[in-house]
Amino acid sequence: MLPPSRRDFVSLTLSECGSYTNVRQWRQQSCWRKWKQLSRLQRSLILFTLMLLLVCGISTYPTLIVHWRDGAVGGNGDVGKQPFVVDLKNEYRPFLPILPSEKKGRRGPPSLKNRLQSKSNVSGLLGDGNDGPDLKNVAKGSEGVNAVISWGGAVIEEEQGSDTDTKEKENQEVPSLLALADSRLEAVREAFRHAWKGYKDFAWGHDELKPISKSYGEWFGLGLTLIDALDTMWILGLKEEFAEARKWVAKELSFNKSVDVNLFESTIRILGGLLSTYHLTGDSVFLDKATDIGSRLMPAFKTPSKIPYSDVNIGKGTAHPPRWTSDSTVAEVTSIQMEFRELSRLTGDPQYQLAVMEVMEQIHKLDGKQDGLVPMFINTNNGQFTHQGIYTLGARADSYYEYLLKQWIQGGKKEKVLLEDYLQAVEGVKKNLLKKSVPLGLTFVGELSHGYFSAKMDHLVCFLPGTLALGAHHGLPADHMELAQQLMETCYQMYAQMETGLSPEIAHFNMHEGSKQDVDVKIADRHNLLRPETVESLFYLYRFTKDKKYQQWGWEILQNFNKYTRVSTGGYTSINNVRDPAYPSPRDKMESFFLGETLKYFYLLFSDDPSLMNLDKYVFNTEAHPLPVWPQTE
Ligand code: DMJ
Repeated sequence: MLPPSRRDFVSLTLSECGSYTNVRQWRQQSCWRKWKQLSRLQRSLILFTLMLLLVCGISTYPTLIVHWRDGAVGGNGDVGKQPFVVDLKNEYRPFLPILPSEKKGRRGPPSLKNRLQSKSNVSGLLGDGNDGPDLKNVAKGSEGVNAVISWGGAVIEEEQGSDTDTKEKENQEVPSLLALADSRLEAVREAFRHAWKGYKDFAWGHDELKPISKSYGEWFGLGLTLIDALDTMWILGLKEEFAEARKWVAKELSFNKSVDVNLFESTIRILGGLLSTYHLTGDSVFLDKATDIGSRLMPAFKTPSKIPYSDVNIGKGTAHPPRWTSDSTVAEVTSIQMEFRELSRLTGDPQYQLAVMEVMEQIHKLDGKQDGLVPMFINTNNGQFTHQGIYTLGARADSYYEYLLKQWIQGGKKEKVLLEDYLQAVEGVKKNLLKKSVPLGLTFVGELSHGYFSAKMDHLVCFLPGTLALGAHHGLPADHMELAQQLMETCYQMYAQMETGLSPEIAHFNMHEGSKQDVDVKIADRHNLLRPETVESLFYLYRFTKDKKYQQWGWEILQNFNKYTRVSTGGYTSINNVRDPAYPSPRDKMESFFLGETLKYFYLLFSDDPSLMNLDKYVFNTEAHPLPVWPQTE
């Protein structure tokens, strides 16, 4: 039996709470009664506290929104959970030290800059990633565009100094530059170690790291990233990492597997990676593995036309084109020559070289080119170009041009047909594909589709400045170098004009008067896959001109990779949107070429030692694996 008071309450709630409206009215009346019972002071205090809470709430609103947004669309599928919100924000923490000269308001003698850039300082900053530098300053890495650039490449502020000051600076400039180079090289090593940590922890022995979900993806199931990264570790001097990877290659790597691999991708990444590592180390394990994969890829050439199929099953020894066509891609069938030629030279077995040179000969003779420019597809049955009338230096044609020049260099500049085709193609580019953008007048390489010009340029095309510069270095016309420098500026602007300072996959250039920005990006093209081409070209341009601006541009790009693509638990990720610095949207994939190419070219760009990968002795394949220029006696 309930006491009378509780009985009243129960009967009240039962009768008066029959409807939602009644309950609300009752609550309102009761609250109002209580409010009226308060003194004036008590009411003022409550009102003041409420106002204070409202103001605090409004001021923190943007942060809350960012937290919510990050949590809601993150890559690990743990939607909306608080711990994940915190984690994801950490993924995008800037990590590298800012160059002292890039810090706004920091002035001081070079000696001070030196100390700030010393290795101990770098590692201190890198530490555990919890005490990153001033985020705002790092975020403004691309401010260097407007800054004054000294001959030494350091971004400096304009300041008036006395003669004595100037002399003192000059005396200290050299050690300062050395320290700058050292700190940048160390920053690349650190970036590599960070990427490697992710691969080792979550994807060891698999093809690609998925850094956000802390897992891996398979493409061929052959440890693609590990093989692609071997010579990078060697060049960067990462001995422990290299030793561990070498052990995996010797003990675990087996090509005796029934898997379909793409002929081009496995040639440039696996065969190329193993051959170059063999050359750098002299370790026969790499040559044995290279010979094994090379011979397993040969069934691809058994086609009616001898133009190879795109795919091979390396276990079964069968090959086939893609399911929907009997065509192969022109860039793919013409960018496997350097590797197979080198394999023949090393093994003394001519079959590899004969197969790939047959392809070059056929393509050399084919109709359907326009001023040396090739279509994108070729049929494996009849050996003719298909889908004619479209000409690009981007996807599906790009490395055809690169390998014309590089095979010529590899073979000791004797194969005149290769050179002629290359020179003709460069003229074809100039005649058909070059235009200038508005407002900056940037020279860019567009595309031709059945006689119509399109101002579309893939990031992939940014290999071209480097290739042109390499040709000029090897004695080709000086105007190739001029064009290389103009295109280099354009590729840099594809980064600098984006909000993240990272290039989109495809850019469209404005050509109409009144345009405010040269580079436009379509929604579907806003991704960045950590591609190497611009850094690759910066390396060549710096090597041949010694103009420090190229190193500075590369440094800005490296910082932006660190800012927007670095994942705190290890690895770097491709992103979906280079136009949204607040949320670039991770794709959860680290391509093997980030370690094989991008980081290697960063390192070579920041190195001032021309004997490190001497470009008269080595020629890089299209995956950044250095192969020797054949000695002249051969
Ligand atoms: C790499 O595999 C090679 O550089 C290739 O020539 C083009 N695509 C990627 C990098 O972007």
